[in-house]
Amino acid sequence: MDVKAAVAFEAGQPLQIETVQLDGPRAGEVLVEIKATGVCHTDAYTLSGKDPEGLFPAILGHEGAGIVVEVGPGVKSLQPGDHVIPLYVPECRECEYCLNPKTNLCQSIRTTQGQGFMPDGSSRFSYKGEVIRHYMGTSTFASHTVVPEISLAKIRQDAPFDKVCYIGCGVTTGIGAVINTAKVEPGSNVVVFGLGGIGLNVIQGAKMVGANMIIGVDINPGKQALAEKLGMTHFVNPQALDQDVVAHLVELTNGGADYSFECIGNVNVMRQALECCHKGWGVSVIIGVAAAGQEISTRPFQLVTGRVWKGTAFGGAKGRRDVPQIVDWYMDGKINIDDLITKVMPIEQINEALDIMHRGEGVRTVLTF
Ligand code: NAD
Ligand code: DAO
Ligand code: ZN
Ligand code: ZN
Repeated sequence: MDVKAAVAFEAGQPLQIETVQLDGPRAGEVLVEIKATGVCHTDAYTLSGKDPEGLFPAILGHEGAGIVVEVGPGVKSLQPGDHVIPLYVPECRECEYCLNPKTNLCQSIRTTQGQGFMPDGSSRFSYKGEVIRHYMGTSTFASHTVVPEISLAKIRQDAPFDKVCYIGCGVTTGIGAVINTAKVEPGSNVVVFGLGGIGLNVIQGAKMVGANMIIGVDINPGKQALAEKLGMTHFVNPQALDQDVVAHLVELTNGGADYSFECIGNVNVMRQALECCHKGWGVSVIIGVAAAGQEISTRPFQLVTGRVWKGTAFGGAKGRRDVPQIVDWYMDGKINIDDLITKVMPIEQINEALDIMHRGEGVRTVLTF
């Protein structure tokens, strides 16, 4: 079939809206009509050419929501008409990773997904006879996409696509990091570095689990008001301090954070996030994705004296299990997504949406089809 897509033909070039060809779903695959998609830093990073694993031409996008149009042979858990959120971390429920409660990193289709192909090693997308790669197993910058059954979370039918698409990455990453990765307990003191599309969701996750102090750290004072609305109790702008930010945070928390989260992708801030943690038990979780080749450092004595350094992908969420639950939390008013979707535009304006993100304006832009 012919479908509309924003195609990344080459690194560093604007996306092009084109009619591309999409083959129907094969065994274990599902054709999904995408209704809305968020734009995330990872799409921009791949498009920039700095992602060593980036492949072109490709259809990017990994934060979508839509409706099942057709299922391939053997698909049992979904049928046409179901509402779904594509998952860039699948959940096959059979591999040793899925069977281990300590991780969400299902490996069943890892190799082909990384190559931009479906699990059988081929692409469903083409343009004028040339193969176009899939991206992160999702390719949500297209009006229709084909996704493995194991990479789709079935969600309730009354959830608005232009809001819950954000659960496909940002919301789940932030809230999941609090609940699944850090397992923050009620009464904990939490420090969140970076109050953007991820950090704000860490804040609302920390509020939801009953954290005590929720300290937000950002160099942009314009982030304070929304963060406070979501549950931040204290704001720290490192550039407005007359002392070192780590010393300030240790003082403010009377010994250090129980949990800290780095939501920027800056290796120097990752160190600050670890070192502001409480001696003996503080846990720091890296969420931000640093540029290729960057390394983190600290004095090993920080770990010898009981601080723990961790990382998380997609908030440690097992997507088919956890994403429908987060959609319910949104629909029940337990989490706020509406205030975080700062612009909605048609897919034709996708390059403008990328520019908005580069300029650091708003929180999330959502594109509709
Ligand atoms: P964003 O640009 O919306 O937010 C980043 C925030 O950090 C901004 O508010 C900015 O002002 C602030 N900031 C920048 N430098 C700072 C500094 N030195 N000190 C304090 N604050 C600073 O980005 P986002 O969408 O929230 O994404 C954050 C990171 O999370 C990115 O690296 C992204 O790639 C990553 N990410 C990770 C996962 C995962 O699964 N681990 C998933 C999605 C995104
Ligand atoms: O299983 O080896 C693996 C990789 C899983 C992919 C996880 C991606 C994590 C974070 C990237 C940012 C997401 C938008
Ligand atoms: Zn993302
Ligand atoms: Zn698996």
